Amino acid sequence: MSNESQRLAQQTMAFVLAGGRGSRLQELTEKRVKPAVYFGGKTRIIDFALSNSVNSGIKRIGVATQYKAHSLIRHLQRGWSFFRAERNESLDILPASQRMGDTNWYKGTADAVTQNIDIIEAYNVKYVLILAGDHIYKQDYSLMIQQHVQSGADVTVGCIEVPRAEASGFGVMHVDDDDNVLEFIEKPADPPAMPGHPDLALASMGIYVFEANFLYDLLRKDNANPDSTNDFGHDLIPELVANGKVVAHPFSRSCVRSSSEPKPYWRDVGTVDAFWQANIDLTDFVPELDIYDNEWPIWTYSELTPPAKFIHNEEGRRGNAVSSMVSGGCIISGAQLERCLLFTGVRAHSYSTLKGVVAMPYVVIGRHARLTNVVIDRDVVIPDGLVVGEDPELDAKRFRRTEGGICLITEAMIDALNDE
Ligand code: ADQ
Ligand code: ADP
Repeated sequence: MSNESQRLAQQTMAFVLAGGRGSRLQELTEKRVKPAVYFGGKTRIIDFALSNSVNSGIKRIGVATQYKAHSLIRHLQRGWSFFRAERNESLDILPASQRMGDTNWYKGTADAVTQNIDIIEAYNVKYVLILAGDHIYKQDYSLMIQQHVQSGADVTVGCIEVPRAEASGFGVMHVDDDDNVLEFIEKPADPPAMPGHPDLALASMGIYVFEANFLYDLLRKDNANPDSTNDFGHDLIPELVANGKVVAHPFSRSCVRSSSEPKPYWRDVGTVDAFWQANIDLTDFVPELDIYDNEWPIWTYSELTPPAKFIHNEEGRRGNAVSSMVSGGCIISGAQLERCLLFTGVRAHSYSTLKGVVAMPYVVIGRHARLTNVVIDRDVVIPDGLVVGEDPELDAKRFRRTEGGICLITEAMIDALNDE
């Protein structure tokens, strides 16, 4: 972080797109939008993009919400209300359909910005950084803004190398030796490989830096075009590649890594399998993502809770956890845990055995339950003696069982089970 990049960050507004459902997370996003989904024991997914912004020195943030925004808005109000107008700081929550007097929900991602141009303009910022609220990573955006200013690009697009086989869900690009984007294809069925790397593709991270006035003009033009779906990835970026200057910013140049992190970490925890894996990976001996790094804290709303407690029950049965992360307010009473991640206030009762369990806040695990490789939604009460993860056919009938063999358990599924 240089003084110059810090100065530029202070002239920037981060606009976080937090409206898309993320339907591949299945029932986890039935009640809440993907950015509001819990991740990592204490935080929610959106906390990463917001913490990156604050840690990068950006003082103005807008969050565009749309689908199932209630828990997201409550989280922002509780955890992200420390912005002070007198220090030129602001965090605006921008729900769809409440602006410009029209009743439209946001169409594409660009429309979410267009509908709020007047709010952004009023802050007189020089640059706008468009972010997605649904990825897990640590990045110093000020370095990306600095590259944008130095290169004179119309837009700078954050990019990362991904396995070619997984690239069809992304915008995929070709760049020259000076990072100029020569070609950009949104969600190609057969993603083109990176030169010399047949198994890799260069994917857009869905984050963009624009000079503010340039962006407003671009959005107004796009808004007037009836053929546009008003989406950055579908419409605006390909159009600028054809008729302007688009420059790529490789994530490796500005990713923030602690000394224990072996390589740049970026995850789109878009499926239940990916979500389970990324959470459970945090219990590794040396995890690929370091959330204990005091230099780059991940801010969040945190409930006041007593410490986690591990106890023998009355019959002397030990309660313990290994290779696990256990949040405040949890009580592990006579239960055995291995490779588990428990959010706030989880109770695991005697004689239960948990392996590879991601339990959201206030889950209760009944006595003698035996659970392997599951994700349990908030407030779910697992009945005494329930066994999950040992009979795939039965599991698939009762719960959401993924291709990767992970079971997602929600309150509705347990209610149905209790009615059987
Ligand atoms: P997707 O991730 O498929 O591709 P999209 O569904 O448009 O993009 O979502 C981007 C972000 O915007 C998400 O955070 C989502 O929650 C939010 N969002 C979606 N629609 C919204 C709306 N109408 N209002 C407010 N927020 C909304 C994009 C790019 C690709 C890139 C990937 C990287 O288009 O080129 O590769 O992101 O993940
Ligand atoms: P189990 O079914 O596993 O035996 P219990 O619900 O009977 O679990 O709780 C066992 C122990 O857990 C209690 O004796 C107590 O020490 C601790 N415990 C339970 N609830 C609380 C609480 N609210 N505060 C502090 N300790 C608690």
